[in-house]
Amino acid sequence: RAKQGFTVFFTGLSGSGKSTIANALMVKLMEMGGRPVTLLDGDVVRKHLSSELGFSKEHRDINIKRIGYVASEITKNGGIAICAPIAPYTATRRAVREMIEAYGAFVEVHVATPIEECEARDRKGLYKLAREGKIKEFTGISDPYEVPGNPELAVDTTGVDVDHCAHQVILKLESMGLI
Ligand code: GGZ
Repeated sequence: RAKQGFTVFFTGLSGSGKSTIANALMVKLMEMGGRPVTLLDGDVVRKHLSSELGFSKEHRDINIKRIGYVASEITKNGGIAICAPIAPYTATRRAVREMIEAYGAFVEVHVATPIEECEARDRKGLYKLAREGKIKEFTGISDPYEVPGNPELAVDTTGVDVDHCAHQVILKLESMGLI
């Protein structure tokens, strides 16, 4: 019997390493073959699916629910969806989990890199702008991030390479019988 579809849902701060781990995971899963793998990255979704949305709670929730809907359709059809938005609100993450668990497995991965590390890296210069007040409602600085209480997995990218983190996710998927 064909294995069920599933969604790997990364959540974490800007610059925590979500996109990088998600990309490495996608490559590993594609190499294994079998099911199609679709990456729904935060930036890309905002460009193509949510271009009219800002960063208020209402708009973030709409963005996450759109991602969840697309992931649920992929999961329903036996595919693998990898999502990598910030998704700062617990209730919204739970709503997405419920939408997806109707069709397959939901694997929440908290990319728990501490804000001090994210801000020290500041790859895109956004933390500096947020500190200067030039970006409002910036997650972790002037907007909330509700830490996941019970994720399937938590990874911290501080001092470890991306491949190691992606491998942790692979091990979790194996232990859950999904791959
Ligand atoms: C957080 C912001 C903001 C504000 C722009 N707060 O590091 P990035 O640049 O590439 O990832 C961040 C991205 C967040 O979009 P998401 O769709 O993942 O957010 S949510 O799940 O909350 O809907 C960051 C950039 O957009 N960015 N302004 N105010 N991140």
